[in-house]
Amino acid sequence: MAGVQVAILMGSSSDWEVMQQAARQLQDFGVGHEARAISAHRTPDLLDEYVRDAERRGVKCFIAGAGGAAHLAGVIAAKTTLPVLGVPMPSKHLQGLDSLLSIVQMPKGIPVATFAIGDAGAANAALFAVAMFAVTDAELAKRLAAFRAKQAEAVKATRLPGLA
Ligand code: RP5
Repeated sequence: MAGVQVAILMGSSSDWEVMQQAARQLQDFGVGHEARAISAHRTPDLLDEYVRDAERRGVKCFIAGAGGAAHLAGVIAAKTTLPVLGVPMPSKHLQGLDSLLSIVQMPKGIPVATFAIGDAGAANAALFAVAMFAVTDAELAKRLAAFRAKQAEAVKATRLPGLA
């Protein structure tokens, strides 16, 4: 899918190590995306401009990763009706539980789809975006089915080591 379909945002460049899992997954599926560090509290005006511009450019969903009092996904969701997929970052003091609760506990009316803390959440947010696009894109649906089949084969081929 050409053009930027998915905007990956994160509150800080320190989130990139985790959030690149989302970018990698989208790249593997050939889904156009871009990634930016924009903070809801440090650069609120820039976030506002970015979301408006992304909508104008035809972006179809946002993946937002943030940690601590993680309001990035919720603020994006407040500014757009496009789907927002939130990824809680592991945090120093509370290991990401703060991020998870901040993102998942959106009050009624402004939804944010929330994924697992860390790498799995970032990758799964991208896979979820792929699944959404695959509803109307047969080629992408085929690639997603092949990805699942390959994953299943890897599990079936697993042989556990003997007793230590
Ligand atoms: C959040 O604060 C960011 O999303 C990040 O997870 C966390 C720490 O940011 P830095 O202090 O590393 O910039 O806003």
